[in-house]
Amino acid sequence: MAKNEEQKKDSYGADAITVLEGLDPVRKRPGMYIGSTSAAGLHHLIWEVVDNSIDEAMAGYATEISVSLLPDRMVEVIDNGRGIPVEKHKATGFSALETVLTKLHAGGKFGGTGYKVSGGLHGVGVSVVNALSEYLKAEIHRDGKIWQQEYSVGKPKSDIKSVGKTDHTGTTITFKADSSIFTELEFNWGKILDRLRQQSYLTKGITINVLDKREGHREKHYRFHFEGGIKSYIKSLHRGKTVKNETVFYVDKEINNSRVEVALQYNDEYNENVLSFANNIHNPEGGTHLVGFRSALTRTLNNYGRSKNILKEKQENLSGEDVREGLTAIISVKLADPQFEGQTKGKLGNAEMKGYVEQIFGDALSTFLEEHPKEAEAIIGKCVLSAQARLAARSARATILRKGALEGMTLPGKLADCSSRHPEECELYIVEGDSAGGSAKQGRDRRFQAILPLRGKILNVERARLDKMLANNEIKNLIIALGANIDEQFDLEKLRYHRIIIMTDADVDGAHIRTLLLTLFFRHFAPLLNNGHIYIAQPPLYQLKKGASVAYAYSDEEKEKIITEWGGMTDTEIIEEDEDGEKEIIESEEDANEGEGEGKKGVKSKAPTKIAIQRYKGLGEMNPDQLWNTTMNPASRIVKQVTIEDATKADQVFDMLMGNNVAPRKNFIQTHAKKVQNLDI
Ligand code: 0RA
Repeated sequence: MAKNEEQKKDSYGADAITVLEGLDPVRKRPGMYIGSTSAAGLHHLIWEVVDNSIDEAMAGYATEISVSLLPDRMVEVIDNGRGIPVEKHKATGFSALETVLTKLHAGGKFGGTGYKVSGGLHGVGVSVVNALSEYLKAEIHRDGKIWQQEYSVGKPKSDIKSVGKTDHTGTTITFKADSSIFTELEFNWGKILDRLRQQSYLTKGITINVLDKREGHREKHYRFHFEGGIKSYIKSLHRGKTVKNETVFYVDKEINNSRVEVALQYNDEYNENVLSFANNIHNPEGGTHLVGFRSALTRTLNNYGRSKNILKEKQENLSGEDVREGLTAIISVKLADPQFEGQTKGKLGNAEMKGYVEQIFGDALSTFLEEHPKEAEAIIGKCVLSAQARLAARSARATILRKGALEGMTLPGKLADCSSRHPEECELYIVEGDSAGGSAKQGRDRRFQAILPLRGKILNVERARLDKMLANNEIKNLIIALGANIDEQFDLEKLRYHRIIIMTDADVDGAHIRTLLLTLFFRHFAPLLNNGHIYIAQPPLYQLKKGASVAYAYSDEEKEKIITEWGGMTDTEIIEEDEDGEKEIIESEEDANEGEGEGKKGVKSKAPTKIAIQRYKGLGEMNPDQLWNTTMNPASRIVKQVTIEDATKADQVFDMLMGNNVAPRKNFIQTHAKKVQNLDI
């Protein structure tokens, strides 16, 4: 091994390739190189190859990249760059291509001089893809010739050979992931499309084609080309939203062999959506570029506001929070030697980037404001409103959250409280809708069960400020009923009920209300979740009746089981409600008579027994007795305790469900509406 390394150093020179190592370690510990061998790792193979082509585009040579999913699990990545060098080195007999494909390049990019900046630096190189592919073919168009070489699990099947003539340059890598390495072999079209769309935004002027030619899939071809780069990205993020400044701010400048690109626009919402990238790699934890951006943003907007007297003398300076409300921004920097830090390497560490971004972005924003006074006024006006709302929220907090202020308030009229004053045994049912609330009030055990009906949907707390939240009657009622205040004033000792049970309908609306409530508890009453005080009631889906017997089923399987236990469908009349609530006989006695039922003959001679099945659509359909028997009686009910096993994960779910991005939320609610019933967060 050491000898081999020496050889390579001799042949290419230490300046070209710093450390060369064979591919054995990659096959031994693939996770170290591509993160995992599941779906994420499989897709990483594509990113790795594409990154190399994007590097070639960023270096100014390639203009177009095509990524195709082909039959037989093959993936093909074509670019029109210079082509990986193919020259054989006399001393070693290896071509540059073979070196690129069979050696780990730990010390930076092959060729050294070619790249000013490089996007593939998080990448470990195309050799890793080769090592983890049962088949890989490289085709190079260069110097008028077409060159080819095939590999199997990282080893060349033959020497590189010239197979024809060409009038252009470029590289095509075709590979098939090794099925003995990956636990997942199916590519996710949506994931690939999203990633490559984002890469297109981040590489202004590049064209990226994405093609689906797999067997068993509808053929698709997407072509991404964004002349505006991240400016187009902002516009796409703001599609369908109301914007404050019509013209998107944009700057793209080089400084000391680095490049700073920033685009921003304000919308009329509260959320901040700032994405930062270094060499096209997303930095979810931010870093020095984000710090520079934030400081320049606050400073520049304050300076402009003061100089134009939009910010009056008496007014406080705009805070960082004020200037980030409703802000959508992309910060994209390119640099030669990026350092990534933090737990997940998601944070840019290069100290110089703070100053670079601060200077380039600050100057450009200042110029933009001067040149676009209308836009400037809209932006600063929005920030001033944010500042005022912040002050209003602060005083709301001060007056309403003053220690004891909420506790002394009279209990809401809608609350049907219990008689016990021992919180350990008390339960609060939060019930969707007044009619279900009515049934629950009549059906409950009033000694220890309290009922609070909620009308309609409660406020979406993720987006609301405390002052608005407290102005919302449903939320105020809930806070007062719980008796333990909110946020930093929350006092578990004062909690009036130790079991808080969310009882909503088993439909999509019910799931939504439940999520809104869970978000509220998660954001503002975290100790309730941490201490296991939150539960979800499980009302039955069906009531089954046969003669005098009544049974309840909480799932379709359970329903089937009961039907079977009661004599099955051969000699009984099953009445089931369809979607519109119309009763429909799906199997009649007559049909059963004609059947060849053997064992059940004896039953048939008696009066026919009918099983009536009622599907509950809402809690409101149950009478008080039924509600008590099925859902509220501690001796027979099912309740699910909601725990925070993984607060971070829950936060993400809440973010996704509650943030402004409507599409994923809709999708999640539609596909998980049933599962959410059993959600243990
Ligand atoms: C090393 C040196 C040069 C180009 C490349 C690698 C290169 C690699 C990949 C991978 C995918 N597409 C690629 N395109 C180019 C520069 C060679 C020269 O100076 O001509």
